[in-house]
Amino acid sequence: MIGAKEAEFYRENGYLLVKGVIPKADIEVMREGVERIIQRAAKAKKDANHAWQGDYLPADELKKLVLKGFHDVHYHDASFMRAMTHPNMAAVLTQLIGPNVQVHHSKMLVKPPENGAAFPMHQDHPYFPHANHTMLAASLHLDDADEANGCLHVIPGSHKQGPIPHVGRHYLNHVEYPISMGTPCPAEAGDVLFFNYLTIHGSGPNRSERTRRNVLFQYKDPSDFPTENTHIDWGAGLMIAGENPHFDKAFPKFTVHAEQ
Ligand SMILES: O=C(O)CCC(=O)C(=O)O
Repeated sequence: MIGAKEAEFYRENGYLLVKGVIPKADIEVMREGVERIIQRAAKAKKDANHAWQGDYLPADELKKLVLKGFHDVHYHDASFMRAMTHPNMAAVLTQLIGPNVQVHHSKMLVKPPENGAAFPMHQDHPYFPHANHTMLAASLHLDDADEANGCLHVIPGSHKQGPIPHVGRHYLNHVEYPISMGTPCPAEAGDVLFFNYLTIHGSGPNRSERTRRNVLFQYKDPSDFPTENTHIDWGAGLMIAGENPHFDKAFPKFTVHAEQ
């Protein structure tokens, strides 16, 4: 799917947009999957607004913004599992991470029309720090995205700065790092934006009449261990490519919460 030139671009810039990673027919099935998750969550009264809070927008504007976000989507619907493990996805990941690639977690990020939430600029590193910084996000677009419906922005080369202190872990100072500072990454449905967890990124609100649905998969090298025992999701540990040389060293412990 990509060659040495693209892999080098990723190493230099900390991100890479790859066109047409997932076929359009699979995208259509995932859009339906997103809708069904939203409906199931509403029925279970677990459809809280996931819009980030803080001081990066005036309070009256912030309270109108909505983000429908759910973790571990590949446990909710098989269509996401297929995309997460798709041979095209694995082909890119092995170029960017190495022969061994492991899932860390998955989630969906749905910005509804007109009032879809923004993401202030941040690194993902503070949420799940790892020793070797191989962790990257693959943000799969289920809709065409541009600046009007809140496409992702990245700061090229910012991963080279290493971890930067964040406001209460969540985001960078929005005056020092406005979203407009990032390079917009418009994309079409089926495209994937890959970015390292140290790459500063964010996205503006969706003010358009179109929904912006993305599914984000985080991957890493299984030899890259967490430096904090935090953000352990269901999906952690599934192998996408190669082998796990450390199967006896790290495994999550799950608890089932049965309905009362
Ligand atoms: O999908 C987006 O617009 C941004 C998502 C993001 O930055 C994140 O989940 O860390």
